[in-house]
Amino acid sequence: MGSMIRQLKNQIKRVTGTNRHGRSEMTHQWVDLAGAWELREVTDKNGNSPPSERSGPAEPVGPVPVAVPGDTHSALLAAEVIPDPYWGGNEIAVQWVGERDWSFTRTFALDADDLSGDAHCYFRAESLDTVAAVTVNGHVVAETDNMFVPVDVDITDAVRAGENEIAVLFRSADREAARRAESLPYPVPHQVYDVQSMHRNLVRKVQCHSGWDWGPALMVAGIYGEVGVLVAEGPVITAAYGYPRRDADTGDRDRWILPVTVEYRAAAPFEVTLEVSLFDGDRSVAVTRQPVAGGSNGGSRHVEAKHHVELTVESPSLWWPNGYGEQPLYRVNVRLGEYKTTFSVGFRTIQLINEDDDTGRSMYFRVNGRDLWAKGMNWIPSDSLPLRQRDERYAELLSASREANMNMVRVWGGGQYERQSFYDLCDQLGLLVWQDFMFSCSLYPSTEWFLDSVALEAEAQTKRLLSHPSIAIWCGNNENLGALGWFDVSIANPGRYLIDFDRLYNGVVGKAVRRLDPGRPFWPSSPAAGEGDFSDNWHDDSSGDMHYWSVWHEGKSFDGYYEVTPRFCSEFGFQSFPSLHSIRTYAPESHFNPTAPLQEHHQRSPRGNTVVAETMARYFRFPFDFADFVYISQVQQAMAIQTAVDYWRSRRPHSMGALYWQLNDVWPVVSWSSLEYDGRWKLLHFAARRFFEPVRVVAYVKDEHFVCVAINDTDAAISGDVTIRFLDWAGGEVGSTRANITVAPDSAEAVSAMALGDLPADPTGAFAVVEWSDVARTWTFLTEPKRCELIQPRLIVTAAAGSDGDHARVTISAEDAPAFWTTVESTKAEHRFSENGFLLLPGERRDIDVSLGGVSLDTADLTVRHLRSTY
Ligand code: BMA
Repeated sequence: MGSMIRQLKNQIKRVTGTNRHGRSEMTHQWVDLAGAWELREVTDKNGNSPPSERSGPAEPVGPVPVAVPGDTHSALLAAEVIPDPYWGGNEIAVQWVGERDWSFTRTFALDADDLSGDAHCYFRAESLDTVAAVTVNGHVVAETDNMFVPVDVDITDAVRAGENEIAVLFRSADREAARRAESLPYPVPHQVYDVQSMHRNLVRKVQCHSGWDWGPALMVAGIYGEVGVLVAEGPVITAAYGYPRRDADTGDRDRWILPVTVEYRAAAPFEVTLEVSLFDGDRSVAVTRQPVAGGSNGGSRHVEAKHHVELTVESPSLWWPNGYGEQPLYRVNVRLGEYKTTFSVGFRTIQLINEDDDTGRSMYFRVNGRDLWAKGMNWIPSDSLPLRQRDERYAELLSASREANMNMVRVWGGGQYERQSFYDLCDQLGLLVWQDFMFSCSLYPSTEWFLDSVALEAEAQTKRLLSHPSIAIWCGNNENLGALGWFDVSIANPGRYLIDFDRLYNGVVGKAVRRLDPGRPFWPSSPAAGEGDFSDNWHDDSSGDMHYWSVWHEGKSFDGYYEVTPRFCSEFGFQSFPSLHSIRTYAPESHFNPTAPLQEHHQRSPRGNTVVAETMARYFRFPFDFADFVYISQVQQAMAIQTAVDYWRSRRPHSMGALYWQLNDVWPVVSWSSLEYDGRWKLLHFAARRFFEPVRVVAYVKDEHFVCVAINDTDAAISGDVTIRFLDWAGGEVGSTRANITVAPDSAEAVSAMALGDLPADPTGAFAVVEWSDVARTWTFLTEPKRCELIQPRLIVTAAAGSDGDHARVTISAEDAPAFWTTVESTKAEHRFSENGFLLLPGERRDIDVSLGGVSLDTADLTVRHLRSTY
């Protein structure tokens, strides 16, 4: 035990200062409780667990080691108590874990010296998931049932010098939800998926833990984020936040006000200096110092006192979204006595422009005075197993988003308020955040206990996030306004459920946002027509945001995207299979078939694989090899989303944003994602990098016309020739046209619209390649590719290892015929390819850089595919 205490002491960070008598002494220390804990199943005599009909092991499980931050399932997997829930159908076999109660325990050491005098101890945990009781040396110090409310409690009376025992007992959220369902005055239903933990809407837990149409049901329990014991004398900061605004009264001068709120707690009277300073790198830009005095607050768990200061800043460098400028960040250092904290800010204005116009009511963001075309995607949690949600993964996924020319990410309401590093990365990468509150695809209760809990959550999360310049908008929930029309009970009694909706989102959540962050818009739901508007905006493209799912869920062809011109499309998506490499991580080769049971298990959208196959039959000559099927599934996904984005971008300024569903995956699965579970780029992601380019030319066939539009999302006009060439299947030119155009900043300009009958070739006999000087290029088929007699091109492919041995260069050129959607893949090498899914015209040559990730070029198993190679 002695060695363990020594080990624990290494985790203690001490800060010294000067006490009231001018003597130097410890003022606070952080005892970090991250690391190894013990996990064991808990059973009690009240019959809580095990249930009589229990599945899984008959005897109580544990103890086994559990890493904190971390979760039950990850620990049981590491201890080989459960099999890999991502492999095959194992998810079903591990359902028992979420039905049981678990305790996390460990010890920590405190010095007698540190506990003397006025010292107080606080247990702090960012997130306990979910129905949890914390005991210290046998005393219950905290109880919580909302993983989105951080725990911060005074445990002074429970601790002692020397070794202390801490235990966090998690009762099954699955069983707690079922119990709550029985106590509700009337039913509150939610959307139900194939594998589902029921009544998930009654516990404040990540909603997709209970199963979703792209994710497994893994009802994890765990401790996430920072956790530890703070020992402090004098006041401690409990929150510090601020968000600069441009000073309205300065005329031409660029003066900004940075209001900073510092919340603190102290157990004894104090008198200290509060210092708030702003830094640009190492340079101090502004500072204020004020005396602050306070009294005893008794250590209750909420805000005890707050202090508000304002800094004035002249001409700061402005923060811009990706593609619009740089992302300079300034650091705010806050010191209250000896207690310090810090956060970053960026200087920019943002407005949501909802104004009546000729076609309805606008919906777009204006940043630093420029009207932004929002390009991006929806984000779901980075992994179903919280232990695996690592910072490196966040960096990889978000950097790939920036690389694909995106400027906005929607943090979807069925997931989680993300960790600090997510928002830091968004600040640094210029990704604006559409932040949902965590409610999704469901009705929710408005009982007092529920509203009280959500009030704490909304306050805590708004304060935690509002300083980030990336946050663009707060949104009440995902699809819950629409959900009022999904269930028999709410259809029969709309008034009751609408009142519940209003109380929860406008009353509790919206009120917290408006009080704490009045400068930012609060949107009632996604989709919605606007503030205070309860109409069903599902398919209304005249105002508000839209979720457009007729292509996919209703099985419409890609032309369905031409039927709507959303003001702002915050969701639309099309599925594809992940690469064979990913498929191998969940299924044996005997299941390499779209209708094999394990492919259907790793597909959660009803009729999902059927829609993929149906679409293939609609557009392509059917590929009979599974690897080709996987490849074509990715081609058609890229085509679908490109169709929508190209068209809506061409409808600027009526349409002003497209966030596709979805960026990432929580496990290896067939889904709408553009990045696979391991970060590998699907063809959609390569296509997104092209179709989100700030300067873009688009070409498409709509209403029997070939349409070409040039788009300029920069702040300078662009002039030049647009050349449209029609080429036959051997790549020979059958006709061309040219136009000289000038496109004003931040606008789209029609180049041409030709009736199909006036084209130099039948749509089955040619495709179009469009070049706008040397600034943009695109190409398109004029009809379904299956109707065209493509010629098998002869490809010359060479591969050479780079000098570092870790990279290779693949060079491809085509002879005699074009190669469409040309793609290099590997089942062995790392997943980074510099380009993929491109058109290669005869005589053209392309170099693709491949990162080998430790695999030699000989064994990398590189394959080149293109449309004509699949049949
Ligand atoms: C949306 C989302 C998710 C869902 C997706 C695909 O509407 O909000 O709930 O996963 O559709 O069906």
